Amino acid sequence: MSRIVGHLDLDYFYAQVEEVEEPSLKDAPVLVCVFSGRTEESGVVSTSNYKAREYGIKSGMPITLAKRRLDGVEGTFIRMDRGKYEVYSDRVMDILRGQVDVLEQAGIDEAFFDVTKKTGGDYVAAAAFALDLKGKIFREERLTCSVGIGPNKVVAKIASDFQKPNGLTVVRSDEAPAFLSRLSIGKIYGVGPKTEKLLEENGITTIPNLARAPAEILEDLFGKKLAVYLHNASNGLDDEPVVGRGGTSQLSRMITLKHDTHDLDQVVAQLLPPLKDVHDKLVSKNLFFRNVSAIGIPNDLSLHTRSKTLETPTNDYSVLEGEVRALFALLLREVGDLRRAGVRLSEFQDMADQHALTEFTS
Ligand code: DCP
Ligand code: CA
Ligand code: CA
Repeated sequence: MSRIVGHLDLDYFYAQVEEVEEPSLKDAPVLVCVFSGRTEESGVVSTSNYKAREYGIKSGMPITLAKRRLDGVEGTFIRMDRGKYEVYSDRVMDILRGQVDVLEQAGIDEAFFDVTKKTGGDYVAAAAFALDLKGKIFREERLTCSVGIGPNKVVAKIASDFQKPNGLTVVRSDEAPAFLSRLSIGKIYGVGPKTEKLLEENGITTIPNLARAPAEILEDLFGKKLAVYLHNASNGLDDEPVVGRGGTSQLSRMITLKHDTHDLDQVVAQLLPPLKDVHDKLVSKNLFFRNVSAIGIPNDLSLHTRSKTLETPTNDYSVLEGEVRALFALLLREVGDLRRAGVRLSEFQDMADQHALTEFTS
């Protein structure tokens, strides 16, 4: 049975989450920014919605330049809240995980998946599955995404990018060479501006050029490993398996509070059972955590988070409870009564690895 692999990437992810929480933002430019704090305007754009992209705004661009590009057009500048986007990401990944044979998360807003068994290797079934999946993510989270379906990871990744936003592109293995031949070399995963320039200097300017380039030339330029990868990728071939991360990457719990409240003691007291539960899970899995987040949702259903990264990983319950209390104290300064509250632990370290490491270094 031939392999069927997918790649899903959420559209303008951080900015889209902000739109989901505040739909009135939708019709104008939305720019999610990392403010460096030196002056009010210093910092960079993390991402922006497609309305903002019409003005030439790009990820990584200084905020001052973005303002100039908007040229007086009213836009909304929002402070990046990574903890919030992680909560949305976790939920989307949970939806995906339940539907595919194997899931490999490849970033906060993207994942590869294998659906060979699920679809019986049939591309029509895979396309129907992808549509259904997009519908489910939209119904449950109000988020759009773009999906690529292909015979391997290289093709699936390029396909998900092909019709953004809200796209679905299916490329069967026999269509892959023709599909790739219309694209620039830079679309191949792992080919950055440097590689592209080097290829260009050697007369290799298109994917078909690369697909037919003599192995010796590529090996001279890039060494054996990258040369083989480039040759295969440009021919639409790639054997990399979709690797499900067996381990746990995050643990979280949310509760609805008995009454809406702004009282720190009330919030923490009601969170004790879920905290103990999360801690039991941690211990049973032999994990230490490094990052802990407090999550608060007031009546308007907006999501607020505060998180902390510890100097050293721990599985100490009293540290966990203390940090959660401190984070909620900060969070409650900025929001009114909470309706729901939760915690999230991430950046785990497996203690089995820890032992191996100390044995090795001592
Ligand atoms: N990101 C960032 N800084 C960058 C690039 C990205 O902080 N230089 C963050 C914000 C993005 C998220 O990572 O929302 C995902 O990155 P993508 O490259 O997938 O870009 P988007 O999801 O924003 O847009 P697209 O619709 O093109 O996928
Ligand atoms: Ca994205
Ligand atoms: Ca992405």
